[in-house]
Amino acid sequence: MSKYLSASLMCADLTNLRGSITELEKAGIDYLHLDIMDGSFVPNITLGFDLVNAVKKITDIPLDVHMMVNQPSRFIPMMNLDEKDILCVHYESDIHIHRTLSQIKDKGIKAGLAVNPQTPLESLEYLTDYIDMALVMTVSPGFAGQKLFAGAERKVTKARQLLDELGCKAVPIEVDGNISLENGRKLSKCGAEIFVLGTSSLFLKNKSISEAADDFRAVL
Ligand code: S6P
Ligand code: MG
Repeated sequence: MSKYLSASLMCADLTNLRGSITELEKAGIDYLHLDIMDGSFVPNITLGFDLVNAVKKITDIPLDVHMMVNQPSRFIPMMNLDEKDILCVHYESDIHIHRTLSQIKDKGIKAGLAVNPQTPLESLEYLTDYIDMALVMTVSPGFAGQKLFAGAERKVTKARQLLDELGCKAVPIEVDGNISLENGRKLSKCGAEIFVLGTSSLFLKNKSISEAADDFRAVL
């Protein structure tokens, strides 16, 4: 099973984003994770579509856009993404999330479906034909610097089992929230493949991004 690192840009130095992206490229980071929030689906506002489009223009690292907004279907046309990128929406965020996932796939973009800590895994069951990734949130979405929720390992293990049973071995599980070295190691064993790295393991005061990325890869 391949393992991928996705750097959470909301945790990068926002006053020098170009510099941070250059460092992330040198560190061999696999995806850039961009958190889009609307202050309604989650109690915070972070990055927006203009930034997604600007970042897309200056790097070849695929983007991993995490939409934490109500009715994301309204905003999909605003982003210039392509087949290398992942656009992930939350199960609860659109009444007809199947239509939203189809809208993403029709644009040729990889579609992700995110489940919050309390969202039942059954929500994935009938939508596997429309997703290229499942995002198992390991904190309640909205903020960096939170603590892993108690059921995270059990949930990732069950999600992997469910996807395998449904014949979706190729659909990777992403984990997002408090992915420290220790939590990354545990969740990797449970079957997680894409790791969103923020303040817990990549953007640190005492290590460079390359050192932190190497240390993280060593625990997987
Ligand atoms: C949180 C958001 C995440 C954070 C990431 C930060 O709602 O979706 O992507 O940016 O969790 O990482 P950390 O290590 O500070 O929890
Ligand atoms: Mg995120």
